[in-house]
Amino acid sequence: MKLIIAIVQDEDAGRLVSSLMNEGYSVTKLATTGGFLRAGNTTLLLGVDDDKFAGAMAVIEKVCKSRKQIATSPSPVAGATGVYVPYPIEVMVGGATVFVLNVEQFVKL
Ligand code: 2BA
Repeated sequence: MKLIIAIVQDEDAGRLVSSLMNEGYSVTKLATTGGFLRAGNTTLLLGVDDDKFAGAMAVIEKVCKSRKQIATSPSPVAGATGVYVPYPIEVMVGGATVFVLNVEQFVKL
């Protein structure tokens, strides 16, 4: 069994949970925040049997889209004023950041 930890954009999360549930996967959805953008994203936990792992990854890949987002970054110190001026930078976020772990034990009590 594997544990899939998938960090996805909020815009994709609802459709991804529905698609996974329709295909018979159990999912836990967590509201999370990205450290870089300091914006909300969604982390899904899926425990899947080895023979269903590829299917789950295929659903994640199909549903999750890459998008450009604007982040605000501080500029180097501006001249003699010593003031940091925020400026917008564009980053490409997603489709999904996925961690896969081997599950040692799965117990429901
Ligand atoms: P954030 O940390 O908010 O990052 C959003 C996007 O900003 C990233 O998209 C990446 O394109 C960019 N980014 C992140 N750190 C950067 C940096 N130091 N310099 C320049 N650009 C940077 P993704 O790579 O698709 O990541 C989306 C979200 O997935 C992240 O949101 C974070 O919540 C999570 N994530 C990504 N890699 C991770 C990792 N190694 N460990 C834990 N969480 C991760």
